[in-house]
Amino acid sequence: MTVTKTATYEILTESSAAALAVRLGLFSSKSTLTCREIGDGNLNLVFRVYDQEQKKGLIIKQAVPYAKVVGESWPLSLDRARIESSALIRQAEHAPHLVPKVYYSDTELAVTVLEDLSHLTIARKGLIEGYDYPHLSEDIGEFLGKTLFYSSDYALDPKVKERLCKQFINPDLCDITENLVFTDPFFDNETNDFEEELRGEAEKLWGNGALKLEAAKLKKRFITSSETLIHGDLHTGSIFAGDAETKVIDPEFACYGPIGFDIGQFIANLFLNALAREENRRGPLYSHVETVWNTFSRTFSEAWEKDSLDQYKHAPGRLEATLKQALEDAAGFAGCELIRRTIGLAHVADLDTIAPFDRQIRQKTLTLRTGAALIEKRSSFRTPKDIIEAFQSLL
Ligand code: SR1
Ligand code: MG
Repeated sequence: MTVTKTATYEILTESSAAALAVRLGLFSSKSTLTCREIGDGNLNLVFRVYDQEQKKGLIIKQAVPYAKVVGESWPLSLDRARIESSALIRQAEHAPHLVPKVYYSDTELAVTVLEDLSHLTIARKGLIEGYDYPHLSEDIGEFLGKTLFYSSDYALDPKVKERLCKQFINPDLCDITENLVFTDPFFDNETNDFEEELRGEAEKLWGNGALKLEAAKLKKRFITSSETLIHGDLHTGSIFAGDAETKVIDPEFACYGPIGFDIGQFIANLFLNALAREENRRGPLYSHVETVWNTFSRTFSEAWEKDSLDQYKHAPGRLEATLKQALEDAAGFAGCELIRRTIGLAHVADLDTIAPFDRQIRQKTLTLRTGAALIEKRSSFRTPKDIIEAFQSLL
């Protein structure tokens, strides 16, 4: 993988993206290339360059200097492209089969050239269409167990950890999470976006002082607990899935944060899909919640036993306390994610495509209530079953 600096930043077009791929020697100048901008996320341009004859493709992802979902009025640092490629490279050191290959990155052009994963489907889309992806939670659990352990204080020399913390300082994108996940949805803020029919439920939430205090504590954990390098945006739209393969993409929100954050976001997005499904189709999602935790916890514990540098690694109860804190945090972060995906700025298709409209409002009301319950009850949870039961008890 090469990291270079070109002279100036310019926003790519379909033709300049294809030309870049040729210039980088990734395709021959004689190849018949097609290039389409296929980005459907909130922030970046994503080009798929495809060689018809060789049947070979690749992805060129480019950060634009603003949040695409809002427009140029929301400026955003291009540094997220560097964060993304660096995080992918670091994740690949421990879970190479679970992330796309990085072929090239350029910090000035804010470009990352990636393996084409078009044979897979974005997990959110597949889950909405009713696929259950039997390996999804085992793969994500392994990804989490390995990536969260091997970038933590338990695995690293303190100087290496300091260097990594510095490398992954990500102020613009952390600011988005601090506002959109942990703050705005808990207040009558102008960034919020929801149907008028939900106003009563949103107002109850804004008036719930005890809940807001707990949300504030979770926000503080996110800001101050530099436990490990987290993906930072591990919803089901950041995962490509297939029958036998899973790949985690888009770590541009990566930063040092609490171990439970990615776990909680993934669990919340499974619950969001469960809320969209009929009751008799929710079982596989609850199984995924249990499996992701159990696989994470087993993988993390094995790595701890094998590779922990921590002087206290065998102190009775230390690993258990670490996992307990992660479960509690994960449940609370899941609650925040449920709430923000319902009334905050960035919605999810799982909820927004529920029909008819009155069912959508009913399910969104339940999303807000289950989110609040996970936040409020999080310290009582000991197992993923406890989280699932707390969620189910309100449906
Ligand atoms: C302005 S960005 C909105 C959301 O999209 C990203 O995927 C993150 O989830 C962020 O919170
Ligand atoms: Mg993303």
